[in-house]
Amino acid sequence: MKKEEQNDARNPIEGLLRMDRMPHIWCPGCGIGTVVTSFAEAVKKNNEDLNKLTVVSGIGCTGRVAGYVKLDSFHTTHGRAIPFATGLKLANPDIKVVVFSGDGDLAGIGGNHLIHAARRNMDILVICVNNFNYAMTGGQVAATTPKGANASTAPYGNFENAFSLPYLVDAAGATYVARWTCLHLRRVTKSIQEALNHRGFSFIEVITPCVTLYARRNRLGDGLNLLKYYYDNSEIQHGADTKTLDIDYQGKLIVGKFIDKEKPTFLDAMDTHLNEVIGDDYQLYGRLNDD
Ligand SMILES: Cc1ncc(C[n+]2csc(CCOP(=O)(O)OP(=O)(O)O)c2C)c(N)n1
Ligand code: SF4
Ligand SMILES: [Mg+2]
Repeated sequence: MKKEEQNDARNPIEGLLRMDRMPHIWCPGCGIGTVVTSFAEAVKKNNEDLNKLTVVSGIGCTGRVAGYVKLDSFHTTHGRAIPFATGLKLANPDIKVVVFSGDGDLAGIGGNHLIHAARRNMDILVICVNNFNYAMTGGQVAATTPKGANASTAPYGNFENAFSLPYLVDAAGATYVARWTCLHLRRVTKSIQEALNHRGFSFIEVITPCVTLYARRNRLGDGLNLLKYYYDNSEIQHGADTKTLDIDYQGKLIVGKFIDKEKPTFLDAMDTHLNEVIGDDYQLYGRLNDD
């Protein structure tokens, strides 16, 4: 038996991880690894072609995901995972491109790229690990920090309004939008399975504990305490209006699949338009080539 197969026998997802990079850097009780497990499960259940699946991350604790998955994966600069992923998709429309990103990376420094990829219905999947702060750099206040929560740069509590990420991407044009917590392991897996098969801009937010910075500074306890908070306060509302999904500090968490609709992707729209305008001289670029 090959060494890789022996690993698979020990842990069902080891085959999708770069075991030579272990141990990982994440703190005990951190939820990022749980999201990676859900991703690996989804990839296996979907029987994805691993030669046509790629993961792109930016910077931060979540950004390390790209380094741990045994796929073609790219650790890019802070906030630039989406433009990098867009480039990959445009260069090779046959591959599935998944962005794994922290909330700070995605909605803070990379916020502009996020809304424009959603507006264009770029055919990529974005998985956002939302731990309500810029964790890796010391727990600074982020665009997702709930009002009233403490952060290293908000020692008297955050007074800014937070983004509701599902509302933001829905308003911008995303065609698949879900939110879970990392307690909802199987639901996250199912959403990732669906989103991997969805054509268009898919966005899955996973609320996840940062025990070392966000939880410690707010005296919220350890990873288990946070999972208990998710358990007690999550309410599944599939199809909920994304305007109703604001997160109050330690308040209720509305989770579920909110949006799942069809719309031409960026490449579909480009092909249709240029085909109409240029006619037979236009060579189809995107998936329409297959038709
Ligand atoms: C252009 C640039 N600006 C800032 C940084 C510093 N930086 C590195 S990680 C990070 C925070 C990441 O937060 P988030 O994306 O939420 O990921 P987390 O660590 O919380 O998983 C920041 C600000 C950087 N590396 N590059
Ligand atoms: S600092 Fe927070 S987000 Fe980063 S690994 Fe530790 S618990 Fe996870
Ligand atoms: Mg974060």
